Amino acid sequence: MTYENIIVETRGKVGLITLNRPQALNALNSAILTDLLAATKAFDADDNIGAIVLTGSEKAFAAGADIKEMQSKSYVDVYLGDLFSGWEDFTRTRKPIIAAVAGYALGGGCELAMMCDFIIAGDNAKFGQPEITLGVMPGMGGSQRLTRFVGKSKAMDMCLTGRMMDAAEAERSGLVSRVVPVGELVAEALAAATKIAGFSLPAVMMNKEAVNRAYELTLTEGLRFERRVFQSMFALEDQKEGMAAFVDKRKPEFRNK
Ligand code: CO8
Repeated sequence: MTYENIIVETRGKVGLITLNRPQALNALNSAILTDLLAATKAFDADDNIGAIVLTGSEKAFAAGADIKEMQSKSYVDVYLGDLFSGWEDFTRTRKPIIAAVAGYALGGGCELAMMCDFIIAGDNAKFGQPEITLGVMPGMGGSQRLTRFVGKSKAMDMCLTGRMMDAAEAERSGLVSRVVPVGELVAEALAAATKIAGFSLPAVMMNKEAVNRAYELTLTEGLRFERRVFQSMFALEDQKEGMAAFVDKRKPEFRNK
């Protein structure tokens, strides 16, 4: 498969996707969505891949949905075309995706980063939901996911003023898991992804599924879900191997079964 708007590589057991529309600061148009969905689906289906890193350039992770592509659309166009609904497919990726964010992550760019499983930020990262400055509002999950990440007050501040949050504030607010020097960003994300890819793949995927359920379920239902999935893991060869290796004081050799 050839891609026009992204660069797709592998680093050992990690799939690395780099958004590549530098002339538009990686603005997210329908072509980039098509590429991204094809690449993540292919990595999901690839037995040699255990985790994915999604990144952009040093200047921009992504400066939002493509304003020029949507500028002239009518309500009927966006309603019948169900604008942005395709991004839901991205969130159905089953293997973990780390967003490695440098530079601008604005509007849809911030929303795409939040669709990933966690965000590592370069120290020059800037997050924002500036849609209000365009006379609209977040349309790819920003009003919902940002509120869950950083709470109502800060989400309101970001959505209503359109101001940007720097990397330090994003880390303080719980939007990103860690901040690293921008020159080390991709290496740091690849190292985290490599570590994840070395674990039992079903255990990794079940962990991801359980944490994501925390957004959807009540505490009682979430705890019930966690316990059932935890119990089901005793059917995995990797559970036997992981616990035997601990007792034998050796490194586990997970076989992903
Ligand atoms: N869409 C299209 N093109 C873009 C975008 C974008 N989001 N962002 C930047 N570009 C283009 C610029 O037009 C410019 O192209 P050209 O050279 O042809 O003029 C090129 O990228 C470089 O950009 P700048 O010259 O502006 O670069 P600067 O370094 O001066 O500024 C900024 C960088 C601050 C990031 C600036 O580009 C900017 O403000 N970009 C727009 C940010 C924004 O508003 N993002 C939100 C977009 S809306 C969205 O994501 C969700 C919308 C939901 C709507 C729901 C409707 C149903």
